[in-house]
Amino acid sequence: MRKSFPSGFVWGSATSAYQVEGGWNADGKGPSIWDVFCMIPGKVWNNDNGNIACDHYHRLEEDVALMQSMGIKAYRFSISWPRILPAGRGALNQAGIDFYNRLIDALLAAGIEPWVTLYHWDLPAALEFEIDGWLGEEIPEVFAEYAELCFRHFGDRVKNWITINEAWVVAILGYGHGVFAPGKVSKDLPYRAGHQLLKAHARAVEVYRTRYQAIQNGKIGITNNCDWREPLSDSPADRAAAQRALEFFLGWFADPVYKGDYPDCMKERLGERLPSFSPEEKALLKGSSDFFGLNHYTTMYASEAKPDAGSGSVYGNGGLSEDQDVDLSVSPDWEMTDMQWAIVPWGCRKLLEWIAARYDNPPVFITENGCAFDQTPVNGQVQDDARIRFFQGYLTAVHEAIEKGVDVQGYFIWSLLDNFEWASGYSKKFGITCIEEGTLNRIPKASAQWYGEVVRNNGL
Ligand code: PNW
Repeated sequence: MRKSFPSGFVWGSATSAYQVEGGWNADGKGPSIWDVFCMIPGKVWNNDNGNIACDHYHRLEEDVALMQSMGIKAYRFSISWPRILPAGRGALNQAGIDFYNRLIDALLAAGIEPWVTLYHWDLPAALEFEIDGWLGEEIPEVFAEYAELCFRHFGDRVKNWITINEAWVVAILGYGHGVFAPGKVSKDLPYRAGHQLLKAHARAVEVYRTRYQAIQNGKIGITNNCDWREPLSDSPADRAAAQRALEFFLGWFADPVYKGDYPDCMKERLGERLPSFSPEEKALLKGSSDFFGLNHYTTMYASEAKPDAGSGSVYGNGGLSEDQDVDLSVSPDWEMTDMQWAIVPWGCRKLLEWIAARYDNPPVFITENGCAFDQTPVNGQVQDDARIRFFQGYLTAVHEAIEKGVDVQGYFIWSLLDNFEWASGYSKKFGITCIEEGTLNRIPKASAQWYGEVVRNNGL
């Protein structure tokens, strides 16, 4: 039977600035912490970098035409903060503003709705040096000023804003495991960075709501990432472990936005290591998202921690697991992507139901979902059946969640182009869709055609 999605469902595709733009020092752009991080030998697979990436900075018209030919209705991209403010604040780089104006205008002319992320990890390096980046006292204010600049220049045409992409990744991978920029390794800094990220989000939303929303008529929200955590057994201890794992993952960033404060289990377990919000900050945070942005990729089993059991995943995917007392594992029966992320569509449905129950059924936009497979083009094309199966499975799960009453209003495929996959560089093995450097992008894929048909039919 055909699965139709609600009318008005937003069908899109997504990228981020550092992963696709290239033009790393073109036309007055300043360096970001990712430009610098990539220069340090050993930080990124093969010492790859985003200097050229997909060269989207020079090929935007071609890429918009590609989206149009696929039938994409919405495009989520991020603004490179140091492209428009080379030092993070102060002097503006007009060439950067011009680039995003051209992109936005080209999208609208092609009938594609722009969804703009303000921060997808490429912090201006100047702010890392000068104010300690996301640990700095001033960063929420500096971020709000940058956000305001974007609202002022682009908000007449951009009606969908995402403040911050995946604060969890910034905090845990950037400040805990140190595998992402700025590369700090610590047990305490993730909670401090996370705190400033939340305050920055809240301030940017306040600026939009008080000065722009009424005139520009757009929406603003935050995108968080979360895997599903399935209890390994039916025991109360494992069920509690799975719940705790979800609260430390998604609750950490969504509870303050929907309830005004961190989850109790985090406050109890972390004590002084978790900063606290003032009454004013709580009030500003609570209700600070017009929609629930969700990036979802995979599922793991959770069980109560046993002494000495490691949590098995590429990035220690549970966060700082010793703080949670949770062991993570995967089933040998689950199919894996080439990033070793398990393909478990029902986990997506369960996570959507968990969000609806915990946060009072907010409108949800899945702002990223996708998979990496190492595929060799044949005659310049990729017959990516595994990817089509992945999307069929996950979209079916989204459809089931909608039938159960979860208010999912949109879905963005990650990603539009084979791109620079952060610490995994352009590795065939770990890049989310990477194929080969040099020809790494714009290779016709069977899945793109398939997705175009789903979009046209508003269903599958
Ligand atoms: C997200 N983890 O990153 C990002 O938003 C994208 O830029 C990225 O390309 C995509 O997912 C694929 O990785 C994540 O360790 C990186 O759980 C790491 C994790 C999750 C998301």
